[in-house]
Amino acid sequence: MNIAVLMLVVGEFEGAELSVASAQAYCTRHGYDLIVNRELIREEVSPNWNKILWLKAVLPQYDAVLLLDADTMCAGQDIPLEPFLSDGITASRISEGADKFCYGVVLFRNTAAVIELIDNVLTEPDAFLYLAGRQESEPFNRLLAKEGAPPVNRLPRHIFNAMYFRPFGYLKTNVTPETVFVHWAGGLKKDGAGGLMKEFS
Ligand SMILES: [Mn+2]
Repeated sequence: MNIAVLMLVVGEFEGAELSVASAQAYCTRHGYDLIVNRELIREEVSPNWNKILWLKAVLPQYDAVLLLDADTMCAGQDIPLEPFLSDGITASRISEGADKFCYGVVLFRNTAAVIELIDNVLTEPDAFLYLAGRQESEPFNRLLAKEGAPPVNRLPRHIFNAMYFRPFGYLKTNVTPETVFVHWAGGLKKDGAGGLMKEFS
């Protein structure tokens, strides 16, 4: 199975290189290709929109692609992606029992239905507004709720999208031994990077 981890790193984003190094270690360990793009395909639209454009360009060349944000870290270096693959897409539920799921760490299988879904997201009339507003999850979640959408493997949040941040100085996290990826959602503040490095490298 041919798997790529796809990242977009643009602008000044604190913690991004930590994210890339962590993904590189993970890919090396499991034989996946790490693809780090440092350019926008279309400069006039947001990085969130460009992540989806890069996905559209890369997915046809692989059996599966993990779209990984530059504000994530691999906490489960030993855990491979293959057991999580579905015939569609794999992502973490926003909360327990919810159908919607969060973006930032999403595994896409190369199937006709998934390629069609990505095309539909990019051509949704209001997709640009959502993507410009950094809410790429909205058009995906809406289209996945429709009949004929590709299947979704909905994981509990702590698996693929565990949190790790310090809202008021104290550590807020749901990382467990099952956690593969941690998503700190934004630039790192203060000791965030140090804490992450100590725990996960
Ligand atoms: Mn993110």
